[in-house]
Amino acid sequence: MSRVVTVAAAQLGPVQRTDSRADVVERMLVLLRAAAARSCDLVVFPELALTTFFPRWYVDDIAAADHFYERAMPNDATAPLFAEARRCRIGLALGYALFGTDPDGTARRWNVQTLWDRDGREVATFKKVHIPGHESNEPDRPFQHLERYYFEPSPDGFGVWDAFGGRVGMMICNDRRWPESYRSMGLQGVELILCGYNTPLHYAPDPSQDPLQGFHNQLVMSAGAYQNGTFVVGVAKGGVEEGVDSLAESTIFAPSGEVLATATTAGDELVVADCDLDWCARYKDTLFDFERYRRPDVYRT
Ligand code: ING
Repeated sequence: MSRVVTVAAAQLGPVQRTDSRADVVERMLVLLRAAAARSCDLVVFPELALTTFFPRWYVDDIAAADHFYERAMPNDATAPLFAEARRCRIGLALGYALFGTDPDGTARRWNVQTLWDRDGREVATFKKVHIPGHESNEPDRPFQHLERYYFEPSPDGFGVWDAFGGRVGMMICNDRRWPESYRSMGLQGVELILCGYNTPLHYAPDPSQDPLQGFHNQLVMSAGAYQNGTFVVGVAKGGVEEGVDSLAESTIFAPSGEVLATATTAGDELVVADCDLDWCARYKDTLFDFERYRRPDVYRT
């Protein structure tokens, strides 16, 4: 019996500072319903989908940014989305900022992505591992990229879970640039990797990379898919958000590294592909048979 999962990358256009969570959930519901109409099994939303990308601003008192975080998921704002997903029997993945408190009252701030299955059950919630950008205000930049001020790095690494008839893993944005992200999941048998991203086109430390953002985006996910025999679903929040132009180009990659489907706009757009998970074995059981061909005995960590 074939294991085809019909996946939708639900790309979002810009979310401005004045857009409420209700406004964004309305847009997400339109994409969810379109995915259901196309008999999708799973719809994947971007990183930090519910709010504008707030790490582009510095606030002296970090508590002044606490309203950009969620305390629980689902919550009042996202309940309609989870209810509609359950009604349509479609799984969903969603990126957001999570605010937690330790038993001793210490605040914890994570950049997370949660995955729920078609029965409306939480599969897992992943914390971003590679936190890019900088820790303190750099006023000379045209905009900040203060993820290292607003989020802690995950202590857990990458997981892979049994879901949608296969082995499903998650990563967030900058994680996709690191080969270790894919191989950590590849060694756990991953067949489908879900990855939301917010990527400004301008990279202040080296502007020569600006025109290469689309190329680098495709390069890393195509290579990661091929070298680990897995599908990779990259989903953007793109377009000009608070004056910052961000990469769109949401794309679904096959285990061959080929592009199965890609976005043609920088706005709200559904990108759909039938992912036959049995395709993965054509690479995992041959070229990338890790047991037979990998040489961890001579790799230097
Ligand atoms: N964003 C970026 C990413 O890795 C970045 C960081 C921005 C890298 C611009 C290169 C250029 O795609 C997040 N959110 O990780």
